Amino acid sequence: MSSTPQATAAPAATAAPATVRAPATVAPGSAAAASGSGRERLPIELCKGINGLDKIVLREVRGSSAEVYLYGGHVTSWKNDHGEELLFLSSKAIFKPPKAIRGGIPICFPQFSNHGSLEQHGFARNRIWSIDNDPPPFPTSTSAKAFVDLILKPTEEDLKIWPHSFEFRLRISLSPAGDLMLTSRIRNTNADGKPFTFTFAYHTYFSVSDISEVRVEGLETLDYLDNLQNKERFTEQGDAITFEAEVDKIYLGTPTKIAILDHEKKRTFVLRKDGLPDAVVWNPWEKKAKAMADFGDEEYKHMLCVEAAAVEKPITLKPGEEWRGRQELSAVPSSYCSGQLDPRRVLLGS
Ligand code: TA6
Repeated sequence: MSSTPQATAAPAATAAPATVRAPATVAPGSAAAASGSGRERLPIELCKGINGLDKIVLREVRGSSAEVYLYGGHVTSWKNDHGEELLFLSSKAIFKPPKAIRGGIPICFPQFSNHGSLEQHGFARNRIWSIDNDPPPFPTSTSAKAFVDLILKPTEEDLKIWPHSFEFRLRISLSPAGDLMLTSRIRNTNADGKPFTFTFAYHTYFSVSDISEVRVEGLETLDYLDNLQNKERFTEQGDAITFEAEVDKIYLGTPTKIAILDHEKKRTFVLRKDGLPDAVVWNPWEKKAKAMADFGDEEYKHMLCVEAAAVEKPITLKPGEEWRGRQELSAVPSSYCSGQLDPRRVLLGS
């Protein structure tokens, strides 16, 4: 249901998109020019998006695609090979710093939510990232040929509010099957020997047909902190999670796989995560939806946030140390009743 932002959207893309085989400065045949698998990378498209903000488009040969804004290192679109949008983006999203873009996949760093002294969800989501022209070798072998490496380092202003030097490398990639992977590598580059501590989330907005028809599997019987009850700790009941009111829960120590079943669309999102022990589930429902200026009153019916996160146990890095947090999203056609994809089998299977 997400539709291209209209209200405050500035004119559509102006400058003709530039197609880049690999970042200009990367020597053909070098590690960066090749995907982890050594096979040639697919071209990435650099263009102007809403309000003239720089946008990167990744396309996979079978037709799936993803769009990423350098503003926030923010994925705003992920389409399957039928061109169907899989992420929710509010029709009222504001593409103007310092407001974070409402929808897609905001990156919450170095602070999740208001668990600390910084602004809500930290500052990475409202900073301008750069294309990482010469990233260190990618830690894992991957078949993805459509990918882009982004990098964020603190500005002088950032150091005043969070006095730590870091390098945040983010690889966004599309697999041949159209799965969307986000891999974050955060390194402490403090020269003063000081460690730093942070919390983190991929604040993913999934597009769903009707929230009242959605079930989440994989979080049953887990403990969670309820953000609507002063972060009090509770234990989830045994069945799949369904939605009939506002929800804002941080599930602790979850399995590495979570399934989001959209019954009406016969589609199951499978979220696989690594280095991110927690998962946040959020839907603002009616009242909060009306209170958010950059969110349509009815849009809560067509989105669900399920966020791979590290919140309960903040991550501490000494100088020179690096943390990695990865999420992989797949959207599989599912016909729940035909058992083609029984989520329990998905969660237990490979
Ligand atoms: O991830 C859930 C949450 O922390 C909720 O409490 C709600 O505030 C949501 O994020 C959206 O936050 P935002 O700062 O983007 O309005």
